[in-house]
Amino acid sequence: MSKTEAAAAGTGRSSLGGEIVERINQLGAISETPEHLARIFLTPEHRTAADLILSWMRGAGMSAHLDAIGNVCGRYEGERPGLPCLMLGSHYDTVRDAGKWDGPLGLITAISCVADLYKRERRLPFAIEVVGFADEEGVRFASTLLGSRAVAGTFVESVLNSRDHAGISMREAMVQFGLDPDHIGAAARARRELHAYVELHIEQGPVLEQHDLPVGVVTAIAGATRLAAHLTGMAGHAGTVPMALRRDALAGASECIVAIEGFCKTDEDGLVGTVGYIDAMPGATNVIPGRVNFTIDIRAPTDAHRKLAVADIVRRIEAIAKRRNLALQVDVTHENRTVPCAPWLKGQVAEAVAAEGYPVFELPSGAGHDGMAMIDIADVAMIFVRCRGGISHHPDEHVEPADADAGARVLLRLIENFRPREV
Ligand code: HGY
Ligand code: MN
Ligand code: MN
Repeated sequence: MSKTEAAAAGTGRSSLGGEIVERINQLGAISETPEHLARIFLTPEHRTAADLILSWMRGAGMSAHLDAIGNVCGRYEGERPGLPCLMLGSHYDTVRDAGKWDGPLGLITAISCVADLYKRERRLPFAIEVVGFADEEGVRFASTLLGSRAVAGTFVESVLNSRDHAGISMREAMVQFGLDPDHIGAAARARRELHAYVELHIEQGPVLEQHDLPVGVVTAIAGATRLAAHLTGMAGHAGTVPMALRRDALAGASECIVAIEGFCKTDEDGLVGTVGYIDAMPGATNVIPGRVNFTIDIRAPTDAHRKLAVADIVRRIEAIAKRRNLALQVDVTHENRTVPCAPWLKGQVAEAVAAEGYPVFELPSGAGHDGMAMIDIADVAMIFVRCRGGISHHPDEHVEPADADAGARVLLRLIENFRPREV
């Protein structure tokens, strides 16, 4: 019997790590292409994954359904039907060329915890709901947290008009998927239905590994601003237009990107800036690019710091565009405030970590999570699980089975010891 199994056996609970790893691999195989994991919102892979997760939920004794925006929702009743719930969950969409743990670990672990309660015929003085959010990453329509915003009742209708790179609007994609875009409101939940929202997630950074800890207690989720920059110059013949007469949008974008990186590098308070996507048109070797679109993702430990940085960065790229006689348009496509984890709930996470024999270590989340939307209808807390090398949003993303089991034991302990906030 492994150390983790022995530890789990001591609590009368089975080791959950094995089942979790097996399901991570099963879900991780549902992808747009076998070579690079991508499970994007409202695609056939989304539907296949939803069907599999719903079957796991039902196998764990939950009633389960796909909600109006494509989230998977499971409910495990408490001591009597209709009680407010402790909501658990995470997302099951991915970035492109993703790792298989970012999102699914929290969702699968929550389902395994409920299955363990079900197996022991354990009913609690509250219901447990597990939600798999359909679009946390915002890969397809540039705006993120679409699933959790729908649950929180804060989905912005105008996003339905956003188009993906193939020109398909979210509205059209929902209809193709078999969902009614005018019905998204049915996914919204009321604050009175939830005691709290708790999410288990991989850390996506190296801090727990540096401290040789399998789990951590999250203090806050860093806010983020996403911008879409559009540079317009003049396309022309690569062989005939003298360099001094060019209005090269790609060369201009390159100078902007280096300026953004340089500005963030000189900051000493945790500012990070990323240009993750660029598209140069018309995209021919022998044509000077006349138009370029690129994205900018800016994050900082506080909202004030981030907003000042965004304003400074926009001023800098405006000056570059002006000097190069390029037209620049910058749109904010997504803005998320920094979200604190509720002290009363964070305290119960810390108790569960300590009860499972681990040091209580607190850390902030630089990555965004669905709790940033769920905060509008419930207090939130998060459990972090160590991931190898802190690597994430990459196929090398990995969690050791023992750490997956440690995370599950902490989450199960939190659930069984959960006390709703005294109001
Ligand atoms: O971008 C993020 O921080 C998250 O992984 N969606
Ligand atoms: Mn992610
Ligand atoms: Mn994630």
